[in-house]
Amino acid sequence: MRVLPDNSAPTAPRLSAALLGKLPTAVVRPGFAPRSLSTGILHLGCGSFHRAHQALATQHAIDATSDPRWGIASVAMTRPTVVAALRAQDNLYTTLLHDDGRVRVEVVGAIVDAVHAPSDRLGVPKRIAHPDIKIVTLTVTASGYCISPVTGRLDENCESVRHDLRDPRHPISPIGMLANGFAAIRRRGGIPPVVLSCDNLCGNGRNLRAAVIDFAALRDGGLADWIARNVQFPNSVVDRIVQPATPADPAAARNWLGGIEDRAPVSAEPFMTWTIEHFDGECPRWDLAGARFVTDVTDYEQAKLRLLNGTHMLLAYLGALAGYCTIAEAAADPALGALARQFMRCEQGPTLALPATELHRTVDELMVRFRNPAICHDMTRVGRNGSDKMVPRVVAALRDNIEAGRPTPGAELLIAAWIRWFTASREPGAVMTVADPRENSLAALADTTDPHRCARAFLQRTDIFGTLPEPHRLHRQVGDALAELVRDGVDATVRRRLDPGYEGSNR
Ligand code: CS2
Repeated sequence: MRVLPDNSAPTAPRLSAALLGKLPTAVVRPGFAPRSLSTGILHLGCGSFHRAHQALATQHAIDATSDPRWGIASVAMTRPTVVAALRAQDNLYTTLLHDDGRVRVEVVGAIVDAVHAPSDRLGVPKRIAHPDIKIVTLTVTASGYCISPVTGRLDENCESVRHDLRDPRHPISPIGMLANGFAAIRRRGGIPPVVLSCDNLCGNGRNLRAAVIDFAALRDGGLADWIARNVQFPNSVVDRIVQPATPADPAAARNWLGGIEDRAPVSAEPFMTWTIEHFDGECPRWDLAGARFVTDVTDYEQAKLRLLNGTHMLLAYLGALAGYCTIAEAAADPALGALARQFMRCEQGPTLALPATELHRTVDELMVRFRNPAICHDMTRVGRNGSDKMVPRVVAALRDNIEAGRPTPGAELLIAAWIRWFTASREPGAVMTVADPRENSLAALADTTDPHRCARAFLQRTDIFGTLPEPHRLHRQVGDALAELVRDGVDATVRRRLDPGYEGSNR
């Protein structure tokens, strides 16, 4: 029998507004007619995370209030695939939230327009400047901000920034698009939209503001001043583990949708939070949809980046060296799971403004989230761009711990495992590919035949690690960990660093 490839099933009808009423009753659908929404939000970065987090929360906020002003125009910055898939199905798509064998299936109708930036006739800046747009949101990853990690200001050498300075009428960077949109609003008069970053960065709003103002200043000092005085860039902290798209997702969606085809489904965990700094102006009632508004996100941001994301890095680099392909597999390994727990409780946790009971509860919850077997969070995805992620997720707490005299075995091992990947990725059977903006220069340092020299060369990269306290001791300990990983493998190296109380325990 000939098996048809997934996307060629000839008879499957495509998800559409007309078919919403025909979906199986177990499928949750928008409580509003998607066509009744107007566009109040412009989003840059139409990826899986946006669609499983902010767009779903926006749907719930609209459901809760019947306020039709908050449809989203979602812009894909480079690739056209998701836009083509969404447009062919009235911008609808399915979210599959997987929890311990159960799946919550919901079709999302909050996106009213899917836009492919490079081929958009109107142009993204004009869309930003439209008077109905009250909020611009972004998920464009750290590299989209073109911020120098050393100065915290715009990196003028960033390729897309250089392009936008050369060709100001056709920006390709989010920064250039925002600056042009604000220039149009300044000419026209009126209130600019609030710009709300949803990227997983430290001070995402603060960094974006710096980048946009610096960029504008290179072209027009008056515009830079106007942005500084008139545009709000609140910080926010986002959290939901979203699985990168896999070929299995459309088949799973078709099953759940009773044979209706969706070529843009997203799989994620049910857990979500979104912490947003108060701003002036209207927005959907995201507070009725899992978000909270606070005066200052700093404590939430540190807890999220250090506990969840830092431990993700630990599990990714060590787990991949042990041959595991996903975070769930690594977290289920007794020694790695115990190290993850110990790392959060004894290293990352004590550096946070979290009461002990809250820390313990969060760690328990995170271990369950990491081990969710239905989420296929692959190591390459979590491990990529490690040199950019090191400071906020790992090194900031490492510094605090060294200064407070607390031991840091987990952070040392994490860094050693990351270094090891620059050679391990070239070995046969490697389950992780290294993808890093500083990949070439780091690969040149990664000679593990002399682990101590290699560790020192990495740790002396101040563009990645800044200035470290007690450098000699740290060089030695990371070098020891690297030597052990090469000589004895992951399991023995991890076990040597476990407090016996943590091994195999759920403590
Ligand atoms: C992950 C995050 O890839 C990564 O860096 O650690 O995407 C993580 O899944 C999210 O931040 C969870 O909110």
